Amino acid sequence: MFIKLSTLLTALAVASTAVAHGVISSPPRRRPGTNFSSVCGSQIYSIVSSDEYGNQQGEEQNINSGTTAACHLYLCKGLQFSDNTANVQHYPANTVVPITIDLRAPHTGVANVSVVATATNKVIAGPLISFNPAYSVSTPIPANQTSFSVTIPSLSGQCGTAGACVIQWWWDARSIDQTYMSCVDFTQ
Ligand SMILES: [Cu+2]
Repeated sequence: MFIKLSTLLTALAVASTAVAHGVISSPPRRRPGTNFSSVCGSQIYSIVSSDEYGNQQGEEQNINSGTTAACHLYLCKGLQFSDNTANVQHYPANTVVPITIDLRAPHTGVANVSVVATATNKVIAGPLISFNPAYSVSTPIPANQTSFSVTIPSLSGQCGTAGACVIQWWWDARSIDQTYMSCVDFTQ
């Protein structure tokens, strides 16, 4: 009985490691909340809130009748500004922003960090930094892929309103079709 239980727990631990990958751990990132659940559906909310490190494709597999047209899974994985109004940073032009990535499992791909306008899901500055290969499984991962800084340029007034712009970390592993995004809300 004990052996079977521990085997089961080990299997669960392995499974949860295998699906958990990466997020921005600093500055504060967009996180799941009740508005995300309303916009993207309770099923997507459930998988993201149980594992914030997961990928976009895992969300896509859970699109259902509760998922609305306002749920944009390729912008911050669909996470909503309205759940994160307490976490808005302020970055005047030329601010150097240290970013830390918490990486729980690598997959070889490409990654970058950009400023994205949320209304259009368009990159308006950047990439501010790029990695290729990124988070490789075949070579040691350079320390500067999980701890680095980006300099925020002048955004010409496009990011004056909270919610209008995010810093988005984007990591795409085509070889296994897994895409990760993590966002920081900010104003300038
Ligand atoms: Cu994976």
